[in-house]
Amino acid sequence: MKKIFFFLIPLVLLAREELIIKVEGMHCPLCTTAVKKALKKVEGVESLKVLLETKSATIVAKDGIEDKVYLDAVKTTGYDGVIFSRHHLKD
Ligand SMILES: [Cu+2]
Repeated sequence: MKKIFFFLIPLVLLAREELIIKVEGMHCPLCTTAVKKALKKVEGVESLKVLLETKSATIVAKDGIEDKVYLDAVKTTGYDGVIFSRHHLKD
């Protein structure tokens, strides 16, 4: 029993997921920079790509961060974000 427990802890800690957040309001490179900055501050975010062409942010982060945390971060820039997709990463 104990063995299983210790085996599971690292799996939970290492679990990561990829999210795509649509930010339709972005219209120039300054917007993407602002959104990028805001999302970078979210604890657990490991990598981040914000593209103007697709008006979206692609994030790799620690598993289990609530949607609201990301959307609130986007909101600090004055834009509204919408969670477009979210899936677990295996590695
Ligand atoms: Cu702009």
